[in-house]
Amino acid sequence: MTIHHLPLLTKAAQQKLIHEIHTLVLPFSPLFTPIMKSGAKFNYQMTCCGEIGWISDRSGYRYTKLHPITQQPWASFPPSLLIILDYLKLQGYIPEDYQAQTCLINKYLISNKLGLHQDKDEQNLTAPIISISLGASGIFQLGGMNRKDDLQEIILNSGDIFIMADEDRLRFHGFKGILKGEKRVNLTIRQVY
Ligand code: MD3
Ligand code: FE
Repeated sequence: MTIHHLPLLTKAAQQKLIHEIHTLVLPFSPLFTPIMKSGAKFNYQMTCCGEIGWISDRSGYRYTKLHPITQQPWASFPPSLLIILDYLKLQGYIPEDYQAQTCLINKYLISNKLGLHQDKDEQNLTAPIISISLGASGIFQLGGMNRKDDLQEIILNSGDIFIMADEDRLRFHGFKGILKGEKRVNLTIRQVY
C-alpha cells in the first residue's frame, strides 16, 4: 500500500492557500461546470492551474493548454502550492524528479458529489497523485481495482493531504459529499506525462 493521509496544513497555511487561489488563480482561470459527452452536467464546479488542465465537454475528457472559456493559458501554480510540493519531496512522500504539471481545483457545495471512477486520462500512470482538502469535511470513497470491489469511507478534513502512489494510483474512488460545513475545495495535483 502506498497511500499517505497527512493532516498537514495548519489553519494559517490553509487560509493562505485559499487566499492565493482566490487572488492568483480564479480571476484568470474562472470556475466552470464541466459537462459529459452526453451533455449532462457534472455535479460541481472546477478549474485548473499549471501548464495544462483537465477538462470535460461534449468531445470527452482530455488535457488542454487553454482554459475552455477564456481560451487563455491556465493560471500558474500559486506559491503555497509550490512550497507544499517542495516539502513533500524533502520528506520523501513524492519523488525528487516529480513534475507537478497540473492542479485540478474542484469546488463542492452541499449535495455535490463525484461518482466512482479511476484516474486514467494521464499518459503517466505511475507518478503519484496528490490531493489537498480545504473547507468543509467530506466523505471520500476508496475502492479497489474493480468497480465492484468494496468501498472504504475516509473522512477528508480541511488541511489533509492525501497521496496515492504505485498500485493505489489506479484504485476506484469518488466523493460522496460534504459531512459538515457548506463548501469544500479539493486540489488534485498530477504529473500527466
Ligand atoms: C485515490 N477528486 O479529481 S481527491 C478527481 O474529492 C477526484 O475532488 C476527488 O477524484 C475530490 O479525480 C477525490 C482524492 C483522490 C484523487 C485521486 C485518486 C483520491 C484518489 C486516485 C486514486 C486513488
Ligand atoms: Fe479521481
